[in-house]
Amino acid sequence: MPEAKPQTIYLKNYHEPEYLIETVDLNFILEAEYARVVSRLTITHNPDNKARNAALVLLGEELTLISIALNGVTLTTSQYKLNDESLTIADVPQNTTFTLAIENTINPKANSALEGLFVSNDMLCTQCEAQGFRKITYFLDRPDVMARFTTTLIADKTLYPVLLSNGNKVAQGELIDNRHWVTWEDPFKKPCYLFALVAGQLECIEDHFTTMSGRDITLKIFVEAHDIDKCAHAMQSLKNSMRWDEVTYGREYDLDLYMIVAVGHFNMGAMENKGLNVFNTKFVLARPDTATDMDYEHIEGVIGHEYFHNWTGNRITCRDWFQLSLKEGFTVFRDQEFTADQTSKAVKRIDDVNALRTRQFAEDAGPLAHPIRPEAYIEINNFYTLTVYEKGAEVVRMIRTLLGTENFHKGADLYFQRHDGQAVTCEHFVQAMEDASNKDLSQFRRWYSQAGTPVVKVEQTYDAAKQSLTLTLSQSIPGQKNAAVLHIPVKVALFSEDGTIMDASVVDTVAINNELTLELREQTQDFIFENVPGTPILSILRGFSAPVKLQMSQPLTELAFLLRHDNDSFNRWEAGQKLTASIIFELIDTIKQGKSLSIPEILIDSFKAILEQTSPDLSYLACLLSLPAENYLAEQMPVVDVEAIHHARQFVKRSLAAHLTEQISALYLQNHQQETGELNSAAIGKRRIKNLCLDYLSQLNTDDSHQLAHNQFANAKTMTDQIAALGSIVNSENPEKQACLQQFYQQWQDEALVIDKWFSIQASSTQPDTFTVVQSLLRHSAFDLKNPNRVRSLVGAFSQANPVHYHAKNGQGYQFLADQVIALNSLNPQVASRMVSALTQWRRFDKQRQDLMKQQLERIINTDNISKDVFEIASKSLA
Ligand code: B3K
Ligand code: ZN
Repeated sequence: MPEAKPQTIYLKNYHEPEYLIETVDLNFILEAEYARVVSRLTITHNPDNKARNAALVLLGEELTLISIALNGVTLTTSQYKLNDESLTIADVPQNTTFTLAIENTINPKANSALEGLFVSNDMLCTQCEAQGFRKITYFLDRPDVMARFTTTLIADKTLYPVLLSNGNKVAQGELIDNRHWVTWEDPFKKPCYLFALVAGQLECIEDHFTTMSGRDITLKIFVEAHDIDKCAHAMQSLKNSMRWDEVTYGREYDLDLYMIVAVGHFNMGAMENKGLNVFNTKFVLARPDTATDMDYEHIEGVIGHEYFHNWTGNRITCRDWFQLSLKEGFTVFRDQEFTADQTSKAVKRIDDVNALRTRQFAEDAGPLAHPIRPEAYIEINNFYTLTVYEKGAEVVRMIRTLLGTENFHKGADLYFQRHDGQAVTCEHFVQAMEDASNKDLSQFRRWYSQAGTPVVKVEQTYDAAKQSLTLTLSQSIPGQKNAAVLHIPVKVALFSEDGTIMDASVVDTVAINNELTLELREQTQDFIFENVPGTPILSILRGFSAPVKLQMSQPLTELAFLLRHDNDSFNRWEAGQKLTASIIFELIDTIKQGKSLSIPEILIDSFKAILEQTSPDLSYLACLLSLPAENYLAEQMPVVDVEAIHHARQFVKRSLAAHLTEQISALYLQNHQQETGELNSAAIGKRRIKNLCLDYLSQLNTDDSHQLAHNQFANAKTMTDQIAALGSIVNSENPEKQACLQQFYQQWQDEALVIDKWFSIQASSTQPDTFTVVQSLLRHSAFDLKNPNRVRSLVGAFSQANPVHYHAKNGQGYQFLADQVIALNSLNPQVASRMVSALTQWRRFDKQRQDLMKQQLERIINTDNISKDVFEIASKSLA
């Protein structure tokens, strides 16, 4: 149990800060064993807060206070109160600005939680969002207090030759004892969560960017010396992001310098600190032989995301942490569109929707469901969720759909112009969109406060005499009788049997290229299509126009038809997924009846037709040929049966491979023969489809297929090819498995990110010995519970990407996970709490598994000194 009952924080209790901090002057004296912080604050009473004479409460945790002085006079211990979380001064000037000088020490070496100031390898760096600044010094650690920061770093020249903080370098000098100092000044006011410092032995690459107004910006990426040859792609991505934001949103960078530092120990992907982004190495470092095509894409996406935050997050920030989706939802939407523009729009949408439906839908249907603007939290770090980020992005996307692109950009411009330099709420964003477009978004606002994934039921009646189609749409949220009736954009097109799109119309609805955006605003609403010459085939929710589940019956023949003819790339893919999923579900029933399985012709024919197609976008073709993931299938079952899902899906995969061996082999060869290792979208598409073919062929477990995988592994020119081959080998009965795994380890033991892949490929294997392998990997000399990437690659991969083994009937997977959570809890609560998520979905399983999972959750809650982070997730999921 936690020591004291953790407190819940409510949105409804928000109040303006009593005091504001205008300037912050920080001095860091970085010693080998500790850091000394001297902070000088200028503070005023907040004119917007009517309360007078309130005590000044500065937040601080895990700090050792040395002294405080108010307006230059040192306070005695009776003039302030100190506890584990705050420093309170009862009596401070009300009518004038006053200064407070605080001196304290911190211990970055002991900081395994990686929040505040911590050590990664030999460098010092910070992570302050959401509430890490209070682990550096006493402060008004809340995002609506925005101040101007000046930071001086003093350290040993040999240990810490590079000293960085936000803004521009304004002075530097040498001291006695081999020490030096650097002063940084950030001209933009910012909340303290955007503060950063970095000190260490770092190398950097430098480049320049000329902004649209002709300003020259210096760009620097800092890494450890041995990684300097893996920064070029990150730099190019940064320049692409800067240009994209100018062209798409008219947003220009503001400081003269933009720095990125890559660190090996990081709780998440990256952090948008003003002018000094700190990144997980995973989202910076790439060389064709160490990083996959997907890694390359993700690096560009995350570099873009953090860069875009400069406007959506930094210049305009959140008033309070309940408004997190204001910056995260919008910024994810921006990075999604950026990646879509840089790669394949069709594939990017599919990848994003896939992630949303497998993971966010599960979150939204489980015990931790919350609206994109939550109303209460115990630990804010637990609310950096798929809901706030990914569903938040879908909500912004729906606004664009409802307003149209032009009005959406007018709304964005108005938002930037109105709120630059402010800390605002989601409401301010919607208001700007509404004001710029005159579109009424009052009902739409409910998306911000309604949790759960809506189900939209679709019924159609065709009247041949009137040549009209009535589409009846109704919405509900399972388990919530009083759910708000939402405003849902539903894009629709009608197809004739010959594959052409019908020119039908609905009153008051604009059609663009015969696609109509219906606006569902009632619980149940009829939409009447006129001018419908024959019974149409319905393509609905095109482009996944709203984050909802559709409930409609569509015969397999219609799905196969849409898979051939739909001109909406998302819905064409979706038709194939539905077709395959319904066949897999039929097979699951057959398995339950103990009958023998067979594969329907319609599936083989559909796949054959795709295999024989030529397409300029091979990545898209690969999506069409991919089976729905086990987690996505599980999401659709009332009681998840992991074994049946796995068995049925494998059967489909093997059968397709067996029936279409010739076509699949031909496609493999065609795209493998001239593998050059190049990095352009054509070459990436070839590798994506080729490696999918390899995966199918490996299911056959023939000498030929083993040979094919082994050849690709041995001669790979890129990590994409090497790891795909290794994956196929590890997931089959390939006799070379042990040798390949060993060789891979030998080859890459000095590349941490590649070794992460080596761990996760074994942890997610479906082969029978996986659990034993995972247990021994836990004892491997390269495993380190203090490194979040390593934890995610072993514990995360096993519990989140290996349903069959994680959900083993005897509960060994659950116990393994709970053991790791308990061990992590005292080292790194944030990572521990992320790992608990694999236990939270217990209600979805059979009684025996439910009991086993609950037992482990209870064991976790009853652990001494359980962190707020883990307590919140575990207790809410049991409630
Ligand atoms: N804003 C950070 C996330 C901080 C998470 C704190 N637990 C990265 C991002 O979303 O860009
Ligand atoms: Zn973000």
